[in-house]
This record gives sequence, structure tokens and C-alpha cells, in this order.
Amino acid sequence: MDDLRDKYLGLIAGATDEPTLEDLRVQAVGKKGEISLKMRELGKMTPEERQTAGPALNALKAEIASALSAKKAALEDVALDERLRGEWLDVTLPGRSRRQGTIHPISQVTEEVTAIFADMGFAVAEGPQIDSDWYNFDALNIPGHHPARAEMDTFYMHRAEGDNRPPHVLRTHTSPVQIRTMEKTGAPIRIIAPGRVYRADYDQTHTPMFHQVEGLAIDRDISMANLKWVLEEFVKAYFEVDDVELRFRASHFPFTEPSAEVDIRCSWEGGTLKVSEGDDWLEILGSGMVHPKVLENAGVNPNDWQGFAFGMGIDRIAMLKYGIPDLRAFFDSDLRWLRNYGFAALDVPTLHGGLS
Ligand code: 2NL
Repeated sequence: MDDLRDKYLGLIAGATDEPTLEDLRVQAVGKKGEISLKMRELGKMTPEERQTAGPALNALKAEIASALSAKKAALEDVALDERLRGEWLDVTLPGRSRRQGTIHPISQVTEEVTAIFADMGFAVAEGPQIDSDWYNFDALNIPGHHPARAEMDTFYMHRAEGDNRPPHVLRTHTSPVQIRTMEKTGAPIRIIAPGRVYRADYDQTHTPMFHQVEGLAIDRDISMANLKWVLEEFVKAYFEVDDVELRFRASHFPFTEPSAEVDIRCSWEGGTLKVSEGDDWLEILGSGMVHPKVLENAGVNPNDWQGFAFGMGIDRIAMLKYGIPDLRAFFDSDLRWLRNYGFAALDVPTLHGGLS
């Protein structure tokens, strides 16, 4: 009986999993187990033998049963420990930051441009996106029959049947803002007017809504020389170069006289723009001296005041600086793909320190 005891206590101690332990239980104390078989032998014993063997077998059965349940509990503890170790969680780790929206590239460029002109003393002017045809066209010396009106692919607002007043328009440039501001504050004036403008046009380089920034400087003796300096300073600051060469090409706009389109010297190496070197010219804006009729229309006496104006496409200069080939991309759904272009504006720091 001692052999039986040693055998099973040894096997139980050595068991490393619950199925093994269960097998041992069946083998030792199960209905057909070794102890049960021994108990059956009690019948063949003398009453004296039975007196000692009976209680001893019962005690052995109880001892093995309790060894089994103690070992079972121990194995369960080990399994739990292992699971806890595997599922361990460091609740002090910082959370994974979620991808969030960031400032739109157009807003970013508008802010860059605004900051550069602000440094040169230009204030920001704003005005309505729906305006009368007077402010959008006539005041700018673009009369009803002028081809520029047709060329601009204007969006006209609805007029009720029988209402024969000229319809309002979605502004085709931010010039009406400059007219309104001149009217309100008079000369001298130094402003830029950035904002949304609308023309019915849609292809790789045109979207029906786009962004423009116009500039206006009126004083007693402002000249094209001042325009040249201001634009050179702007191009250097915006494209982050130390030097720049501008080319003024004679042009025509109804609202300026003389008028010039301005190109910057550049090179296109492997599809990337380099400003101020190379043999290419890149058109970036239109400009000129404000037409006397336009000053007059805005309530400024052209005999006392003169100045320059210019206009450029924000979307276009954003494409040039950041190498985005299709303008439509700016206004298509989710813009996070712009990261593919390494757009710096999308890598702005967040409050929690990481990148957005
Ligand atoms: C272009 C040309 C230009 C202006 C805009 C302007 C505004 C007033 C008076 C006179 Cl209030 N001129 N604006 C002048 C010359 C050119 O824009 O090609 N823009 C993308």
C-alpha cells in the first residue's frame, strides 16, 4: 500500500497539465482504479485484516484525492499566471495619436502670402463673393460689350421672371473687394485681397472655384518701380530664395495702363521647379498701373493719386511651390493623400507633440 501511495503521489507531483492529472485520477481512484480494485479485495480478507486495511485504504484514497485537487489548483494558478503575463497591458503608455485633419494647403499658402505682404505694410481686405456686375465689371472698366466679360465664363445669379435689372454674379476676381475698400477708405491705400473666385471652367489647371490674391498700392507717386520691388521681395520670400529675376512682358488688362505680365526665371529639373536659375520663364501674375477710370469709379481722384495693382492665382502658386500637378486635387474629397507629395502643411505639430 505504501508502494501505491509513493507511486501516485510521485506521478501527481510530476504532472504538468490537467489532462495528465485527470488520467491519474481515473487510474488511481476511479471506479476501476487501483484503489477501488484493492477495496474489492477487502472481501477476501479476514475481519482482523479488514479492520486495518479498510481504514488505511480509505485514508489513502482521501490522501490521493486531496493531492489531485491540490495539484489541479496549482496547475490552474500556473495557467492563469501565464495568461496574465501574455495579456499584460501597460496602461501608462501614451495613446496612439489618431490621424486628424490639418490646415488646407490653400489656407496655408494664403497665410504665407498674407504674412509676406503684411511685412511690406499691406493690410488684408475682404468682401462679398456675390457682387453686382458694377463692382465685378463696370467699375473695373470692363463694360457690358467688353470681350473680357464673356471670356471670364461668369456664373450669373438667378433673376425672377420680368426682373430686368442686371443679375449679380459670383465674383470672377477679388478686384471688386479692392474697389469697395478704396471707396470706403480713400487714398492712400495699401491692401491685398485674397479669397475665393469663380469661373465656369474645369480641367487640369482650372476649377470653377479657385483662389486669387490681388494687391493694390495707391499714393501720390507710386510707380512701376515700386511694383517691381514689391514683387521681387514677394517672390524671394515665397519661394525661399536669395535672389530672383523678374521679366515684365507688356500685356493688356482693361483695369490697368500700362499692363504687364510677370515671369520669373526658373529651371525645371526632373520635374521640380527651381526659382532664379536656368533658362525657362514661369508666368506668375498680371499687373499694371491702375487705370485712371478705375480710380475715378472708386471715388479716388486720378489727378492726385496713382498706383499699381496685381493679381495672381493662389492655387497656381501653391501647385508650383509644392509640385502638385492637378489643380482639381485641392478640392477632391479627402486630402490626406497630399502627404504623398510631402506637403509640409500636413506635417504640422500637434498639441500632444507628435505629427498629426
Ligand atoms: C491676372 C491679372 C490683375 C489687377 C489684377 C486690379 C484691381 C484694381 C484695379 C486695377 Cl481694383 N487692377 N487688379 C490688375 C492687373 C492684373 O490680375 O492675371 N490675375 C491672375
